[in-house]
Amino acid sequence: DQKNGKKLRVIGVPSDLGQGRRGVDMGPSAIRYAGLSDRLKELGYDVQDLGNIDVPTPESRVQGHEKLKYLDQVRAVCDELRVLVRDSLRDGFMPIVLGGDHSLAIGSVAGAVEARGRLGCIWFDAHGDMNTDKTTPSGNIHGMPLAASLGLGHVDLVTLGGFSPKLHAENVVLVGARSIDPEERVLIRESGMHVFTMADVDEMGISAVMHKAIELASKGTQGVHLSVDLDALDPMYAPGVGTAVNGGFTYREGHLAMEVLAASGCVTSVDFVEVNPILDLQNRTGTMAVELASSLLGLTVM
Ligand code: 6HN
Ligand code: MN
Ligand code: MN
Ligand code: MN
Repeated sequence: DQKNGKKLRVIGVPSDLGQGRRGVDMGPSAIRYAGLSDRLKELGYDVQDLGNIDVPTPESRVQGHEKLKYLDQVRAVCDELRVLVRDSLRDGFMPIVLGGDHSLAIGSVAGAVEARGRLGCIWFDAHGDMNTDKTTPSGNIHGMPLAASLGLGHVDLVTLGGFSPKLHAENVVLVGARSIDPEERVLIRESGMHVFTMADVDEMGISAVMHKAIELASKGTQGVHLSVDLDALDPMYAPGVGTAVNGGFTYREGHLAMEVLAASGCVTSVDFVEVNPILDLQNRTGTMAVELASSLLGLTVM
C-alpha cells in the first residue's frame, strides 16, 4: 500500500551532540553528496529537501550532565525534528531523516507517532540503543533513543511532545544487534521488545527475519518507522560510523532487508543515521545510505 504516494521530504539533522566522536554532524552532507535526491527523483518521486535543522556545535556549549551529555541541546534538536516529521506526514510527504547521531530518532519517532497514531518500529543497529541515564556506560544520548521512545530514561527525553510512551514494545523490533551493554540487556529483556541478533540473521536468513519483523511491527499499527543506523552493516561496507562493530550485514543482506520492506509497503517514515565522513573511505557509507534508500523506495512506485 502506498501510504504516502510519491512525495518525499528530506530533513537533515547535522548533530554530533549525542556521541563522542566529531564528524557525524557532516553525515547529512555526505548522504546528499552521494546523490540522494537525484536517485529518488529517478525512481519517480517528488523530492523536497528542507535542508538542515540548526544544531549547535559541541565546542560552543557546556556538556552539562555526566550521564546525559548535551541533554538540553539534544532535546531542543529532537523537538524541532519532531515538528518537521509530524507536519511532513500531515502534508502527505514521507519523511527521510538524515543524521547525524542516533539521538535524533527520539524526535523522528515522536513526530511520526503524533501524525499517524500507533506505529511499529524496526531498528537496524549493531547496538541496542536501550540505555538510560542510569545504565549508560558513556553518557552519550545516541545510546538511548529506543529506550526513550519506550518511555524509559530521563524525563526530558521521554516526554518530548508531551506524551509517553511513543512506542509499544510488542511492535518494536531490533535487527542486527551484536553489541549490547550488560545493564542494557536487562532493560531489553524486561521491556518485551523483539530482538533479532546477527546470530539470528545467520541462523534464519535475513529474508525470514524481515518477514517476521514486519509482521510484529505491523500488528495493530498505522505504519512502521524504520530507523537505520549504518553501523548495522559490516564495517567493510560502512566504515564511516563512530561505533563500528565487526560481524554486521553484508551488502546483499542490507539490500534484501530493504527490498522486503519495500515489497511490504509498511514503512511510513525513515532515518539514516550515524554516517561519519571523517572516518569513512571515499564516502562509502554515505553512498551505502543512498543505495539502501533506493532499495527501500524502489519498488513502491512500480
Ligand atoms: N549508536 N551502547 C553504547 C553506549 O554508549 O550506550 C554505544 C551506543 C551506540 C549508539 O550507535 O547509535
Ligand atoms: Mn549503533
Ligand atoms: Mn544506533
Ligand atoms: Mn554510533
